[in-house]
Amino acid sequence: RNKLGSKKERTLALIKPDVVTKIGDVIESIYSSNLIVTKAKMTRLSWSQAADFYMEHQSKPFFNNLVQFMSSGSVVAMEIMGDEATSVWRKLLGPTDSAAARRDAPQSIRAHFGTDGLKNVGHGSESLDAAARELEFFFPSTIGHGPSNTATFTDC
Ligand code: RTP
Ligand code: MG
Repeated sequence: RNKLGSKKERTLALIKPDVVTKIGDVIESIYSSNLIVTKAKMTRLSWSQAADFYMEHQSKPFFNNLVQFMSSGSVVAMEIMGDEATSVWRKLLGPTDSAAARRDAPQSIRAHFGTDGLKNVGHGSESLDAAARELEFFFPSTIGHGPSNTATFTDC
């Protein structure tokens, strides 16, 4: 924390395939919450990249649907930055299930743009550790990897 008690963080905001045509609205909400976008990349995940990204959920009943959905179209990965960015972004997203979001957090992004418990606009890292790992997934550091780090993802 700095002298004013703020805690600047970098975290991952991943826009899911269901709202890729509405990223403008999502980015507007991010800036309205005093967060800024410091990196951005539109890409399409293969089935196995989506499975790797959501590895922690591999034993869950919704895993296959989730991986299928996440690899069904383009996503936009963003590094966002600001005070308590990790929790601010998750709060901005709202409850996982879009119907619950409309009921319990009507100002949230999932309330506005989400469809259901699966197609729910975006992903936010659960902790600072997860944020570091997930940012590395989409924006691998080039140190030690030669001149290019663009080989991981195919273009949209
Ligand atoms: P996320 O990881 O995407 O930020 O969402 P979250 O923390 O709010 O939810 P989590 O429990 O981590 O679940 C990851 C994603 O899996 C899909 N899901 N579908 N019952 C279902 O059909 C179900 N439950 C979860 C959602 O896309 C959820 O965001
Ligand atoms: Mg989660």
